Amino acid sequence: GKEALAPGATVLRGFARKRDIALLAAIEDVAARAPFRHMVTPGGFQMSVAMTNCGAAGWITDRSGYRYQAHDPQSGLPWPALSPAFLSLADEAATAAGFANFVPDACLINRYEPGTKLSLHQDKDEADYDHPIVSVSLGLPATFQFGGQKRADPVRKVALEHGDVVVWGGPSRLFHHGVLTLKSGEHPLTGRRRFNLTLRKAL
Ligand code: MD3
Ligand code: FE
Repeated sequence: GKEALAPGATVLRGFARKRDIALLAAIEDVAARAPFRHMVTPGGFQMSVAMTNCGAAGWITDRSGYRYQAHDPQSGLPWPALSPAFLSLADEAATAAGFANFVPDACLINRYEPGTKLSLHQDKDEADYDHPIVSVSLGLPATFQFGGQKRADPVRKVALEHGDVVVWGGPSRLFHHGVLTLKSGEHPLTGRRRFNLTLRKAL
């Protein structure tokens, strides 16, 4: 199923489902070399969601600010390469949503456990907002929240389940969004966790 959420935003229900095992294995490979960690915001708060990255650039936050960086600050090593499984999924999903030839160079991987959340924010650390962002949900379901260009714009809630893919481009690219506190549960493939991949063209 394909649903329009907003102008330029498309949900592809179950699009990644038949590749779930391969995607989760690729996440494990990344995490073996660049472990999930709880980053600190510029304001000094530790994020409840654990994160890692793969690709030429990885998104980080610390007391100095938010940015993309070629090296994992924890190890000093380059982030693991973008898995071909991530690249093909991103291109196929973007194409299905009307964005041809999407070639991401960064993938932020978020890991949620029950009780964790991601507050309303905009993704604006990328160089060029003309590229979409492809988001892949795996494991426990979550309620995703998205508003508009302005923080005070009304928000809508969307349930995202294992295998759902969302493509955010065009007018929705800078919409505020977040994830409500994850409810407890058990998923056959991920246990008490939800993973979200966001494939981005950062540079
Ligand atoms: C709407 N991740 O990593 S992905 C993030 O489920 C992030 O972990 C969430 O927000 C998660 O930055 C949601 C969906 C998403 C990503 C980018 C967007 C929605 C977006 C950019 C513009 C509008
Ligand atoms: Fe975001």
